[in-house]
Amino acid sequence: MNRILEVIRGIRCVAPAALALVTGSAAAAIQSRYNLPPPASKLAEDIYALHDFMLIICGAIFVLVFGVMFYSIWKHRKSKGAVAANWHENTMVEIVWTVIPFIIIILMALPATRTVVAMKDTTNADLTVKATGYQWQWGYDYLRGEGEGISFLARLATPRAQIEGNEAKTVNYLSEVTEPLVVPVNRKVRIITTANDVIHSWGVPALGVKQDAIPGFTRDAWFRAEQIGTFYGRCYELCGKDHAFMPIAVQVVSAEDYTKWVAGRKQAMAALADDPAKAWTQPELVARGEKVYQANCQVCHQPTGLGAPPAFPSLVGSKVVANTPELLQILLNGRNAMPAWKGLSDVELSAVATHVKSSFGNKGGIVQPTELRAARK
Ligand code: HEC
Ligand SMILES: [Cu+2]
Repeated sequence: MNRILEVIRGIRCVAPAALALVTGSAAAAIQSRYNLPPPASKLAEDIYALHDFMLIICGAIFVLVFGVMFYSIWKHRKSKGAVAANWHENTMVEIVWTVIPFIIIILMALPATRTVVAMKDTTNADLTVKATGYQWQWGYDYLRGEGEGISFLARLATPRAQIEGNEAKTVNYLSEVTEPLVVPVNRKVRIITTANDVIHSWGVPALGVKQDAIPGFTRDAWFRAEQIGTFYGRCYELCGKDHAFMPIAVQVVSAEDYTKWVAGRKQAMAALADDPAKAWTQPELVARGEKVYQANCQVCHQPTGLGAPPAFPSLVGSKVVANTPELLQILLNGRNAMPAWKGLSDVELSAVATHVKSSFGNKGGIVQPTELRAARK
């Protein structure tokens, strides 16, 4: 028994080395847009090596089995006067074709199990980030570690004109996002995934990480990027009509740059941490409200405000929009299929109210955050 284990161990040490030689050069040769992306983490390297290792085993078995089969068919063809042998049960053959595949499977399972176990080990993370899937964007909340408290949404940033073919496509076509997930290099980052509507899946191949994001559940995965740069992924679970338009971008930066980014982000958040008592100017509210509208309203009411009547009423020339108390009521409490938005802040709601009053050809007007505070009561 010990002897067998030793042999297996020997093969395990030698085989990957030998394979690495063959596959390393082969991989370099076929490193192209059709292959896996160049790994930027130890896990991704392991996954890449496993992929090559299994592909070669499967390729060799394919060539061998079909080779023997076609050779036999050709060699023992009828026109040559071949006569079929007539025998049953050959113990030797049966043992061989049971034992050899068994050994091959063990050889494949050992390194694969090791890697899968390593992928599941999310302990001792330096940074924990929650990734929430939405139809169709990702939300990030930095939960623990440097940057704790930062949160933002990342949406597709590729301009519509490129998608419709009216403009040349950029290199990262359909991979650019409004804001990448920024992480420090050489730190263990734990990603907690969940979703807000349907199942999505968060992953970045170059970092060797992928995990389903399931509504009502949390799952986790991790990565430790070993290279500075931006790495791309996408949603890997068919999640509806814009499934192909919710990319993931992870920007890996040096520890110092990360600290700087955190400081900048915190400052921006403090600036945005709205003082509801402040009197906002109309253009400030409209600009802010446009973002709130894009994020929350335009799926139903359309970017043009025209909606899709009769299901989603047009906001153009709407009496409700013109009548501030009624507008605030419908925003806070919803009505029929119109969701309630009381989860948004006073500033966000007053901004979006001001925006819809002033856009789409509507007459204009302003709603201050203080009015919302009053309307909530
Ligand atoms: C899920 C789809 C949906 C979203 C998202 C949505 N609405 Fe609505 N909205 C509706 C529906 C449906 C109605 C019609 C409600 C009714 O009267 O039955 C409506 C009605 C309205 C009205 C009244 C229009 C009128 O003239 O009757 C306003 C104003 C409005 N929405 C603003 C907003 C704003 C601002 C947002 C974003 C914060 C928003 N809606 C997000 C579906 C939506
Ligand atoms: Cu998705």
